[in-house]
Amino acid sequence: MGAAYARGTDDLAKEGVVANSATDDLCINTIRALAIDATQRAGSGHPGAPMGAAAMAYTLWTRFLRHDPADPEWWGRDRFILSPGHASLLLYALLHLTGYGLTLDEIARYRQLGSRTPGHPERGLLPGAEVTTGPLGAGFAMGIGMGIAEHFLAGHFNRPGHEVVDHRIYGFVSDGDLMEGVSSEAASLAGSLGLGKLVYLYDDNDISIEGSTDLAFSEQVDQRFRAYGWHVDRVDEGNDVEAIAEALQGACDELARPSLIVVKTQIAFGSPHLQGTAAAHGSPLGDEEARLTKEALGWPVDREFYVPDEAQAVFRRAVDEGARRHREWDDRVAAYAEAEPQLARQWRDTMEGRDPPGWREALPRFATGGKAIATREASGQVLNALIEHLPTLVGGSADLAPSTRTELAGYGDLGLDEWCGHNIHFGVREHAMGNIVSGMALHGGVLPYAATFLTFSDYMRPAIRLAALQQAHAVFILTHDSVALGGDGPTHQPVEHLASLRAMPGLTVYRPADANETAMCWRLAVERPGPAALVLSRQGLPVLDDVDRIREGAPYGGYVLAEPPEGAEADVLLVATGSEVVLALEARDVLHRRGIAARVVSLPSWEVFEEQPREYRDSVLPPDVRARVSVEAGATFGWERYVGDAGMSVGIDRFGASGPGAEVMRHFGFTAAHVADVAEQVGRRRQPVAGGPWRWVASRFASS
Ligand SMILES: Cc1ncc(C[n+]2csc(CCOP(=O)(O)OP(=O)(O)O)c2C)c(N)n1
Ligand SMILES: [Mg+2]
Repeated sequence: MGAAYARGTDDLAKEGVVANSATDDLCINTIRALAIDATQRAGSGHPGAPMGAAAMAYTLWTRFLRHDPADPEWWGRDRFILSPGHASLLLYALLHLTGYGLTLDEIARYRQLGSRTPGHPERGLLPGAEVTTGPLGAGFAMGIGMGIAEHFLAGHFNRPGHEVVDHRIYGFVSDGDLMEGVSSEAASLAGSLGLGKLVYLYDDNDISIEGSTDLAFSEQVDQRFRAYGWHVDRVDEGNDVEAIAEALQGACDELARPSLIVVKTQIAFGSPHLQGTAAAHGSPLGDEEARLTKEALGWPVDREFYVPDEAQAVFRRAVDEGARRHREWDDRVAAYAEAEPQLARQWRDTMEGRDPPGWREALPRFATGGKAIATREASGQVLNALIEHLPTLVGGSADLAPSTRTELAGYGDLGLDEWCGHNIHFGVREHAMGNIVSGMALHGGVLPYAATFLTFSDYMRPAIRLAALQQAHAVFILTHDSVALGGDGPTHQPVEHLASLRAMPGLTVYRPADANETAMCWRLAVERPGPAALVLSRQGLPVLDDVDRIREGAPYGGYVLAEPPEGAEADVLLVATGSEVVLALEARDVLHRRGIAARVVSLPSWEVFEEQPREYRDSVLPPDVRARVSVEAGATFGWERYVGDAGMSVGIDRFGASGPGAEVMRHFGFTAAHVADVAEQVGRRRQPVAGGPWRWVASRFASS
């Protein structure tokens, strides 16, 4: 045994149990020492998990992981997901040691403002961080998404003898990950689908923040995963490189089921007083204990951020090895391109995210005068038109496809018929679904979507947030978007959801008014980077007149849909979204009969509208027209920004009510007459400022 690391620890008794070489131990301890030093330097952070899982990390990264540090974006690479993001130093150490260009200085700036080594790994900040992790369980589920994307692309592009898409998704998962419900949702789906390219190692250290996992986590994890249909293996000594390697090999050989390897580890391995204790989870060891630990590990106590040449050389083999594997893969791709030139071109376009021609032209144009179309229905038609031109579209719903209209007819069920099916049956698992589509998007080569009712976006919200944080290009389709859904009542009727989604940075929210706006919002959702939320009606809505104006205006996020009749200057602005736009149009007519000139502004996307130049925004919402009314069947929270302190909002600031949808809408004041009344009231509320913009309102209402 390479006993140095065990000296002075509880593990002395285990001497002779593992057969690591001295070099193995040197490499493993290099990771440990970097975690000790970085947390000491920062005065905060998480040393315990990186120290406990260092042998797992070393074994995976030096013997199994196929990656090319010189080309971190290489499509053929295996993906590595560090689901317990608090163990970020594990990843930073590996990226530094294997040659990703992350310097020791940067590791020394762990958790500092502006560093590339933040508390939790952030995608986009440094090469090799495949996903942003931190909220426990999310990485687990995003990895499942990556596995789905890999299988899907393999199903589409591989041909016998030409397996160009063939990589694994490796993940580290912790107690916290497996306690969070989202990992159960995702694991259950992965088991049902039989995602064989998935290999997760469980850092089974019996410790979480409050102490022993016995406090709250006594289930048999291995049995649980077997019950999900996973291949499960176990390593009893988490420092045993050969045992870890053997289990990894077994998992790699298992291609029909996802694999979980339960690795028994000890948090803060090597620390004489803190090993195996919760105290080592989220605080630096402290000067004295850091020194004692280095001593116990046989490490020079007076050196900080020390990487022995020998360890460096072992890890850096990744550069040559990566280049070799990359070349091998290039040869495979060249042979594929020769045998399947058209497919190879398609694959390249897909992976590079290049727009196939013709998809914009394929967006349906809906004619006015026909029967009402719910925007969820319009969205379904748009999706089914797009799929013929956008073969990267793949997604589904949380058991609500018939309601969310998200089935791609004739495009197969993923994993059940075949791997190239485009329809994913996520099951009733919104939280996992949200993370899975992020993982798919971040894998590359697919444009995923996920659908449920708007009210259940709450179940998906943490995942939408992570998608926004990482700018994962996924489309969240959220139907049944107001109390107008009717009889299902307040549990199913969203109220505050639009406001809450709009509050999220990095997410673009769309609430189209009719079928043509829906088509345009879909266009934006496909074109724009980052996640999109399409908020759609259950109830039928008329296809609005002036189709050209709508199709031209909607892509600006907000536009003038209707001016006051007879070319009058607008006295009042009615600003509406979604199903309430038609109501605003009716209110405009009512107001006209009352002698008030109203302009109707449709505002399908606040975020897109706010990106427009001020000049444009002012042309839509002239600053001098302060009599403004917003109309949206949801919380009024946030509408102040458009109606100002002189305006009013017609909205719903309480929970809904069970009843027929149209009746419920009337009950909450969503009638043309009420909107018109509010618009009148807005004018009356204030005394005009002499010579100010209120002059017209004063005159208008002076006599009434
Ligand atoms: C969703 C979520 N809840 C809470 C936390 C805060 N947190 C960070 S780590 C952790 C648990 C630590 O246990 P474990 O995952 O076993 O990590 P270890 O202590 O073994 O390093 C918690 C509750 C979090 N990161 N994410
Ligand atoms: Mg733990």
